[in-house]
Formats: sequence, C-alpha cells, structure tokens
Amino acid sequence: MKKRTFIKTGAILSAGTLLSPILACKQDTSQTNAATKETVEAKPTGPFSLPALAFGLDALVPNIDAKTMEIHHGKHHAGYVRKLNAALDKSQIKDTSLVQIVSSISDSDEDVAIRNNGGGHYNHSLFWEVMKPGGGSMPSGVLKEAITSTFGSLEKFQERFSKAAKTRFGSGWAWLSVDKSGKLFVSSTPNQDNPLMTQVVDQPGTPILGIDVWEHAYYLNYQNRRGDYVKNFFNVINWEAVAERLSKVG
Ligand code: MN3
Repeated sequence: MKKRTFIKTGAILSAGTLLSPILACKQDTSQTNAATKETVEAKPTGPFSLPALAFGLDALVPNIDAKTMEIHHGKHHAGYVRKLNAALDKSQIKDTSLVQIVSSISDSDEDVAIRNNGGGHYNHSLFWEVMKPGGGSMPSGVLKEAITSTFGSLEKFQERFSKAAKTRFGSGWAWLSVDKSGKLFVSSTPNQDNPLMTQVVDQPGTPILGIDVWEHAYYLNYQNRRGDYVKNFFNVINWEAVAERLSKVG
C-alpha cells in the first residue's frame, strides 16, 4: 500500500517536471520532502526482514490458536522488523549482525528504539524456532544432561521456567540461557530485553529457549490465564532446536 503510494508520488513528480519546469521547481521542494518521507516510511527492506514460519498458522492448535499466530507474526513481529530497520537507518550503527547489535545495547535513551525493536526481532525469531507442531517430547542427550545436572530434574526445570514466565510482571519473556561459564540458568526480562543485553540485564547469557508472555502472545485464546498458556507451551517446544542452540554456544 505504502509502496504504491510512493510510486504514485514519484509519477506525479515526473509529470509535473514535464508539464511546467517553473511550477515543478516550486513543487519539487515539497514533493521531494514528501517523497523522501514516504521512502523512509515505505522502505520495504533494510538489513533485516521477517523470517517465514516453518509451520502453518494453525499448526500449534490447540496450544496456540491461528489468529494469535497470524497477528503475532504478521503484525507484531513484522512491526519490530520494520521499526528496527527505520531506527538503524537513522543511527550510526553499521553492523548487520543482529546478535552484535542486540549485545551492544546500552541503557541510554538513544538506544531505546533499537533496544525495543532489535530485541523484539531477535526474541520473536528465536520464539518461532523453538516451537513446532507435535513438539514437547522431552529433551535428550547433552541438553537433557545439562538440564538435569543444573536443575535436578526436567520437572524441576519446568517448574522454575514456568514460575519465571508466570511471575514476570507486565510484558516480557522467560528464558533458559547459557552463561559464559557454560552453565544453564533461568531468568526473565521485561519488554523486549533479553539475556544477550549484557549492559542492561542482571544475568547475561545466550538464550536457547524463550517464551513470550506479552498478552498479545496468548490473550485471544487464554485471556488472563497466563499459567495455562505457559503449561501448554511445553506441548510445542522444539527440543531439537533448543539442543542445537546449546551446541552452538561458546
Ligand atoms: Mn510477542
């Protein structure tokens, strides 16, 4: 829609130039400004783009409903990507590694747009990857050993993770991450922060599993029952993806 508007504006500008050079000159300034503004707003690409889902919108039903997936991925996540690209466009940041960008975020006001939208893009990209239809079978191998040696048992890990998700006040995320000594830990962060943000979180690390506990992630299906959503999230965890993330840390 916006792209089309921009093309139209460009066409009007060209027509004006042909019809009357003087008028076009006068109009040029305002229309160039308008066109420039539209270009920024309509910019369909930047360093980042919305990743496609590996499964259908209804694939996680009944644990996560199709409408929630549609809005969450197509509107919320797409919005973070768009705003991140716009924020980077105005910033001095030349880095195109999302992990580098997110890891470098500070507490300063200047970083707010990149903190919220870079975090939003990173977090949601991870979120879609650590879920799958028919998921939820228990982890195995190295990941299982790491979880049981850290938390005592898989059940105790689930309790700890669920508590972090349920008790996060307001909007945010709960995480299973790996610290720099290679040890697993559970934490939660507000808004779109995550454990990669070394300068802003209490417990820095590399997240390997995360659950979005913003109301937009569950409210259509669960309303205020965040606990039920968190419980059912365990039916769709893609443990192979979590294990793969663990294997890449370090
Ligand atoms: Mn979300």
